[in-house]
Parts: sequence; structure tokens; C-alpha cells
Amino acid sequence: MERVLVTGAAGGIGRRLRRLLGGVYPALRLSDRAEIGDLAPGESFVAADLGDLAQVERAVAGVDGVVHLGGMSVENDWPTILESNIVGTYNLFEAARRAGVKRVVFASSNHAVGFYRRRRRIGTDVPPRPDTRYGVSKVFGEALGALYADKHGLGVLAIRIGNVDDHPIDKRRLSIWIHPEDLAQLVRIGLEHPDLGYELVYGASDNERGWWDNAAAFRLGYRPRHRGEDHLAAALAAQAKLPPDPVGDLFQGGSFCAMEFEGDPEERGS
Ligand code: 15L
Repeated sequence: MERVLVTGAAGGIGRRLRRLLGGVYPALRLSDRAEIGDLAPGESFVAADLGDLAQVERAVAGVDGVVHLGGMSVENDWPTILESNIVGTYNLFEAARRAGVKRVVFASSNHAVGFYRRRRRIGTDVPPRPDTRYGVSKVFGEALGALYADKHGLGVLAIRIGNVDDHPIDKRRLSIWIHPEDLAQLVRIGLEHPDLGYELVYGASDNERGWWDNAAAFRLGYRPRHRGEDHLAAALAAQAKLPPDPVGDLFQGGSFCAMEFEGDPEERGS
């Protein structure tokens, strides 16, 4: 794996992964809609709008692997999600297939399963329970990854990312937090593991309060190095300053579940 494209490279996760993957892959191509000015040695930039297949094909041309972070990273209206995350993710996989790319790492999200209750422990084999249109788009991306792996032989790792930060910022994040270095480890597994068809894993560090059975990641060799519980006091102190959320506090997806919510939360979710 020499030439790797990172889509959505100007975003928060993109900026962190650049630093961590830069020394690993000799040619890191960054893409986003907005120009990235501060290129490091080994980095190059291609502007691409994910909604435009021809532009995505130009971004993907000649790379061995893609880390697809691009698109909307939170909830939005349907036209925006449709263009950025549904059409955009289709364009990415289709361009990768046409260009003979070997690997795609797809940044899925915990919001694909946000309507599971916090008392549940779930693996990657449970049915999706998206909490937003954004979550639905991530389920779509996971399905597309499986299709392109099974039908066209692409190696695909979909990572249901929790919350990427230097430390967990509240109680919910103690369960779903992932340190950027642990995420970089998962991304490298997706790009380099010698035997990868389609795999779905959770993007979480070693969190004692975790809600996810991440056996699928451990089977691939993932060994997280960071522990959520090491930041317990700060996360609980931050939580104490937040107002209660009668919907979000019940479900793994938190405030995303509460958006546009109608009815009695006790009767919802799984
Ligand atoms: C996500 O999927 C978002 O991209 C990120 O901004 C956070 O909101 C995260 O989930 C989370 O659930 O904390």
C-alpha cells in the first residue's frame, strides 16, 4: 500500500489521521471540496465534490487504497444527506471499482445503531437501528461496501466510529470514545490486512463502559491502546454541567435520537 487517498481530509478526523498515516504511506492524496493549503511532505491535494462522479474518478485515479471520510458527518436535511452521503458514497465505491483500487475503508458511524438502548450490548450482527437520516446513510454505505466486496472483489472495512477525540468528553462518550491513534490502527488494518473481503467493526478504544462487542475487530488483530476509564473524572465532571436529555439519555445515539423525536421514548428503540 503506497498511494492512499483520504476523502474529507479537511474535516476533524481527516486532520488527525493525516498526521498519523503520513509516515506510514509514502504518498497520501488528500481530497475535499475546500482546498487544503498546509500540505506536508508526501501529501498532495485533489479537489473533489463527492456528488460528481467524474471528479471522484479523478481523485481516485492511481491510488491503491481509499479512506472514505467525506460527506456530511452529522444530521442534515434530506437533499443534503442524499447528495453528500448516498450519491457521494456510491460515486466513491463506483470510482474505486473502475480504477481497480484494492481497499476501501468506510467511515460508518455509531448512529447506524443509535436507537439501541444503552443497557444493550450489541455486536456487528444486530439489525441496524439508525437514529437519523445521517445514520440511515451510514447503513447504506455499509451495505454498499458489502456489495462491492462480494460482487467486485474490493477489500472493504466499514468502521462504525464512536466519537473521535483526545479524551471522552461526557458520560456517553466514555462508552463510545476512540482515540485517534486507535482509529489509525483500525484504518491500517483495513488497508493492509492480508485477508479482507467485507468486514464491519466498531471504532472504539478500550472502554470499560462500552456497549459494543468488537470481536470482529479483535479477530482482525485490533488491540486498542487507549482506555476511556482513564478519563473518568473529567468526563463525569463535564457531564454534570449538561442538562438531562429525556430521549437521548436512553439510547446509544444520544442527542441524535432526540432530534425531531415524536412520542414516548419508553416505547421506542430496541
Ligand atoms: C458521529 O457520527 C459524528 O460524526 C460526530 O460528530 C459525533 O457526533 C459522533 O458521531 C458522536 O456520536 O459522538
